[in-house]
Amino acid sequence: MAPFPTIHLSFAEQAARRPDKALFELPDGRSLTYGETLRTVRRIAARLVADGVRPGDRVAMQVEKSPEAIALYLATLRVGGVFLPLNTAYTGAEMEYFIQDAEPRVLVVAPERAPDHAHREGLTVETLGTTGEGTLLEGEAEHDEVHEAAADDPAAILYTSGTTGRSKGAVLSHGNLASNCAALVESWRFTEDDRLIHALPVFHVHGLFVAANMVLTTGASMYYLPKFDAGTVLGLLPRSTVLMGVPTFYTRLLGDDGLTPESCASMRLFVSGSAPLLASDHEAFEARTGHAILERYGMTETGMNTTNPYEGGPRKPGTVGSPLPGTRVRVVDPDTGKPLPDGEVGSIEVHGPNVFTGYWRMPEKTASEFRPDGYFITGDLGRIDEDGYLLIVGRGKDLVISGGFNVYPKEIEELLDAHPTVLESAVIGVPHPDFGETVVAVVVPARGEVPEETELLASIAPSLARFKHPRAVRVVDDLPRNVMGKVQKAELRKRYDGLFTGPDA
Ligand code: MCA
Ligand code: AMP
Repeated sequence: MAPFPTIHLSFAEQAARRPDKALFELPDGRSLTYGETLRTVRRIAARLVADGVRPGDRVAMQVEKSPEAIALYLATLRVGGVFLPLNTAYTGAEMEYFIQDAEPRVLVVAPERAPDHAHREGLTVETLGTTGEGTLLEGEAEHDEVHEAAADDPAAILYTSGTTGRSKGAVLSHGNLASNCAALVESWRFTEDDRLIHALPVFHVHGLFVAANMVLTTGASMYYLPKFDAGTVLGLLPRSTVLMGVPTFYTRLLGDDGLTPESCASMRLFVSGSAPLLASDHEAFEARTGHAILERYGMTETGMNTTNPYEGGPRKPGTVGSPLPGTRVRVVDPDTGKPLPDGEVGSIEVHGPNVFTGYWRMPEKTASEFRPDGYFITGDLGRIDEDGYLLIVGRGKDLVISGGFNVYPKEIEELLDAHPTVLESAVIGVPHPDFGETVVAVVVPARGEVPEETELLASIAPSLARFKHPRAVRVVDDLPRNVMGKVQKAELRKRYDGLFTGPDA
């Protein structure tokens, strides 16, 4: 029987077919071919095996974006390891939790971060800098073998925070990654002729399992940027065919006069996701460029679920389209689980080969988020319109999405509540002109205390990635509560709605 076509195998096949084709085009003018990248994958695989990585072992990575980071991902899959990418913004306290929970065999960090992990027992620390320097690529040996993985075998763990404040590791199988990638390639007509502008981070689903996987498995090329910069992206548009981004990318591009129909002449597709795209940005972008942005909807646990059409129908602003091939989406009554008629708002649930296998070492949590018939409860609220398009109208879960990064209020509230000047707190998201939403903390003083914004923020900073830091603190006498005593966050969001976008912002 032919082995299951994992992302690594599909990439290796492309590398065999077109070894001299450029895979990565870098800002300094260098390019790296498929063949060169496969060699790097084989060298890293040899290093991982020498470090003791066996099938099922976790390989964690917290490094800045580089081609070698993608090679590390592919090498991990090649040897049957489970890839665990971590946001480079995570601080020591956050990293401590992930490492304790996931128990990786190998951790790859930037050279300057290696001393932070020197104390860890049973963990091999390798280093990788942005230009490939570090211990990971010290050896010249190449690993020839390829571990034969089954569709259900774990390929990656991605942490996603929870409403309880404790992060959960979503375990994604080879089948999840490969099937979702194939569905996207088909839906968006992605081919070897595409040149993608890759400006997303590679430690999340969007940048790694959507953008990079689609390039790697089709033999396409990517302009591979360390981060998003509107000027750089505008400069590359005339040579590219596809851009994938979070809504902030499009807000920022619209703020630049360089965005014209001429600059987009070779482009065939602009994709937005990870957070709601403002209908006004969608319309303004189409008016400026003639391109309707294609909005899609996904989640760490499920990869991509729905998409607006590439062709055969309108791309409707404010909607996320219909299910990808193989995926089913329904809107149900959150209490009974019964499907609702189209048009009614309810809980969005998803079923298909894209849906993850469970949370790492949390069987009860996993069970509680699935219906008996196998549908996954996303925690998003939505409705289906008259054309069968899904609209996300809110979130059942307490979550803020800032510039495409998820922030779970509970994690911040726990830190604020621990401060001696604070009795209790509520963390909310309010509209922000650049990040879509941003984090605001509302605090009630402890008896006789006067919480001071700078001091409060400084006290929680070491434990929190920068993108989670509240951008404003408001001190109030009491938090609004309902009759059950539950804090009314909707009321607080209304109160502080114009903090960054109102007339006084
Ligand atoms: C950076 N900062 C942020 C954010 N990014 N603060 C809040 N929210 C953010 N997203 C901080 C920086 O540390 C800096 O702090 C300050 O804000 C200003 O930074 P700036 O230079 O403006 O930011 P940037 O480096 O240009 O980044 C903004 C960005 C970036 C381009 C929007 O955050 C980004 O690439 N986001 C994409 C996230 C993503 O890939 N999400 C997909 C998740 P200081 O004040 O100290 O200078 S996957 C997912 O959600 C699902 C599956 C899906 O459907 O895709
Ligand atoms: P994450 O936990 O990072 O995987 O974030 C997934 C969440 O992002 C989803 O549950 C949605 O709430 C949100 N999301 C993703 N894409 C969209 C979109 N196009 N519109 C609105 N929300 C989105």
